[in-house]
Amino acid sequence: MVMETNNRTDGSLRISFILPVLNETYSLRQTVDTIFELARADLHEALIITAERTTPESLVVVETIKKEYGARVRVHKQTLPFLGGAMQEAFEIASGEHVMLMASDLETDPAMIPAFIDKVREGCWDIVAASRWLKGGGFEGYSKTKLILNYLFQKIFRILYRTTVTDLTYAYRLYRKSVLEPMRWEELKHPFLLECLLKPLRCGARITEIPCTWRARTEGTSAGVFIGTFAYLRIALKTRFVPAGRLRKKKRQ
Ligand SMILES: Nc1nc2c(ncn2[C@@H]2O[C@H](COP(=O)(O)OP(=O)(O)O)[C@@H](O)[C@H]2O)c(=O)[nH]1
Ligand SMILES: [Mg+2]
Repeated sequence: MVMETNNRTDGSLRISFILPVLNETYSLRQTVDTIFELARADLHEALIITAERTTPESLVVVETIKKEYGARVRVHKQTLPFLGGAMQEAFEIASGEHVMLMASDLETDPAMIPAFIDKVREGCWDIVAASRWLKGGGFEGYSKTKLILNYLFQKIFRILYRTTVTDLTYAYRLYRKSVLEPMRWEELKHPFLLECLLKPLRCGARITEIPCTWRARTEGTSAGVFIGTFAYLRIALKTRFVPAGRLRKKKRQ
């Protein structure tokens, strides 16, 4: 007898698109419209995560989107604080088989969705990550100082983790959800976006990359603060040297 391991019978990837929102309006709208247009049958849900400080203008757009697209748009108000908290909760409640980690400020270009889908269809990848450092990718409107720091960070940690992954910090990735489920998360702020690549990497996840260009947002501002950049070093070093067993949740007895 063939055991049915999931209820997927149509070959759909069943992707939960995670969209954290603080101050985006037209950028969120364009992101959602492009997702629905390009992901088609592979879309399981668009999971919009709002916070206490999400602006009233953004909430109006969220309501309009919800009305227009119906049940495939889910809105969740986070209880944990900050961007890492939003993402941790999203991973917990996403009901698809794949999870797309992205933003709603258009810095994660939604036009790239078909490229992620084609890559994951090759069948052997747990994570498809966008890279700004691969040939064909790049940065537009990124500060020189940040670019140099980013370059050095990637170089050092690529060696430390003995990986060929070229972009560890660009939070635009398609995950097989089962690689996220066993992980024990720590970070509540932006460094979570690094943690959620490094922990699966250390646990043996098969990761590949596609080139992508990062373009600075045209509305609102980043919630990240420059000084917070140093917290990335802490989680990167800790995750590298802690025993692998401590990266996963304890199994219930
Ligand atoms: N729900 C929620 N969304 C957030 C939070 N912080 C940032 N975001 C959203 O997450 C996305 C990425 O955040 P951003 O601050 O632009 O990060 P950066 O591009 O790495 O500087 C944007 O669409 C933000 O609006 C948060 O605390 N809660
Ligand atoms: Mg951004």
